[in-house]
Amino acid sequence: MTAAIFILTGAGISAESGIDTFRDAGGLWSRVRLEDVATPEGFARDPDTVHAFYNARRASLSAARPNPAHLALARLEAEFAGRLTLVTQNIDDLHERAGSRDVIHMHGELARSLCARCGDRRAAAGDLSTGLSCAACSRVGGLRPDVVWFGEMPYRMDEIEARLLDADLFVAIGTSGAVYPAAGFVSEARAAGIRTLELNLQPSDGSWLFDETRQGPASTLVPAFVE
Ligand code: BJW
Repeated sequence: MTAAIFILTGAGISAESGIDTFRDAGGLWSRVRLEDVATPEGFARDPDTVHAFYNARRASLSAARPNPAHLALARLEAEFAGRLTLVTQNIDDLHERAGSRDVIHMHGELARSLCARCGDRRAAAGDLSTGLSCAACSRVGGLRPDVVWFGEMPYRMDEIEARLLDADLFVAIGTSGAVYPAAGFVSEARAAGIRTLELNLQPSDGSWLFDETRQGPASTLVPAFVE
């Protein structure tokens, strides 16, 4: 019997909700340079471009709805007798809107702001811009999306590592496995003797690392896994 399941989700789980992935054909990184919009250096160079990128993604998120894959994971949380850990690399709130209550956003959240001057993090009511002042330190121009860019430390890593090593089953859903430290979870799990399963549209570069891989859209694979 599986007593503890650790689930890692990536952009692929939200693709069928109309949210862009990063590395698929036509994905975000084919349209913008990640160095410009997903690094602290890019933000320092041109904050207006970075705000425009995230404000546009905020607008498409408000029109999106959770899909059957998000809903199935919320049902799993409600019904599973063991311990479920849901870690997402996604900055959208579709897991929460589907009903998941305990979600670890390791790459931050689109709906929150971070002050680059004082470090204050809080819910953001709407779009961000260079003209806004921080509610904590009053300085203007430092507010940025509370998301984790390249070269920055993902959130809640100690807790994530502890929960991963405590699991009996590791499941990666809709992620290319291209970005560390999340890309390393499967190897850590295997080294600890934890069973590993990949649910993805197509084989990822790291598919061979998993004990089992299933291919197809998340909206089909995830409900089937939860049943
Ligand atoms: C479907 C589907 C459907 C589609 N159904 N599936 C060299 C070696 C090792 C590491 C490094 C290195 N050089 C630099 C690094 C570190 C760097 C890194 O990993 N770089 C790599 C590019 C090599 N990492 C970092 O800097 C991280 N910080 C860090 O390492 O700190 C030090 C540290 C060390 C040890 C422990 C702890 C810390 C920070 C990384 C931050 C990434 N940030 C982003 C942006 C977040 C904000 C935003 O959203 O804008 O996070 S980048 C982007 O990639 C975003 C995603 O969360 C992340 C992962 O993408 P994801 O989710 O996998 O999406 P895709 O598009 O790649 O894949 C989608 C998949 O879905 C595909 O496989 C499709 O087939 C599939 N799919 N439709 C099912 N319907």
